[in-house]
Amino acid sequence: MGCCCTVNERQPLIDDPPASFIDPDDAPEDFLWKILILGDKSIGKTSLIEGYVSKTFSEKGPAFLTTEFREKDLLIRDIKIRLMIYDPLVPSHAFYRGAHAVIFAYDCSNPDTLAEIYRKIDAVHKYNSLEPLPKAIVGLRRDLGDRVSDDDIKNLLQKTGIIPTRDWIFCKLSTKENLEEVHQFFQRVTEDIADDRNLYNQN
Ligand SMILES: Nc1nc2c(ncn2[C@@H]2O[C@H](COP(=O)(O)OP(=O)(O)OP(=O)(O)O)[C@@H](O)[C@H]2O)c(=O)[nH]1
Ligand SMILES: [Mg+2]
Repeated sequence: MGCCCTVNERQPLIDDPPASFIDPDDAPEDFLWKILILGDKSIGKTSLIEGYVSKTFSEKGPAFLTTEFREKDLLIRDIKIRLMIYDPLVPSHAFYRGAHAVIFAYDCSNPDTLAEIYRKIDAVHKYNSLEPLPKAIVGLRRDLGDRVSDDDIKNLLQKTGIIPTRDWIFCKLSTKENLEEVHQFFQRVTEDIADDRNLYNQN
């Protein structure tokens, strides 16, 4: 996959997954998955979701959203999946519960934003009970510079005391400049959830 490097390299689950938008009026989805995006303030989290769901980017930031999550329907092979992507301003304990995947985000141009990831990793492991839980680390606003090294990310994983028992996806993205990579990133996260749940083996 073009955009994603992983902390531990692994083969893609499927070579060329056909994914397309499903009309919400179609038959109900087979799976409903909750994804959390957690990280520091003003690093581009909501823009990332808007870039994926609406294929838009705004320099002024995304318009005020009245909902706590955005939905995106996907078709992977013959399996209908609805993603509910949460971007909580102040995550309560309830937000962490029942998440199927968690994306930890930082700002590539501001290393200080990594610190918030440490706190959020602790919270996820305290309040989320679903295991296995696919996780990704994503550097946002890549076009503004990259001041965070891959070693910083590896240190982060080690210092949290969470030696990954499975692969973490690791990507650096610019929602402003490359929406295709944003799409590929979410596709990869969705495939990892499917993989962890043995979805493809059920067919
Ligand atoms: N240059 C550049 N700017 C970006 C990018 N993504 C987001 N931004 C800008 O960064 C600012 C913050 O973006 P948001 O998406 O609101 O960030 P957030 O993390 O949701 O912020 P809070 O919800 O306030 O914590 C906005 O002005 C966006 O336009 C990017 O890829 N490149
Ligand atoms: Mg936001």
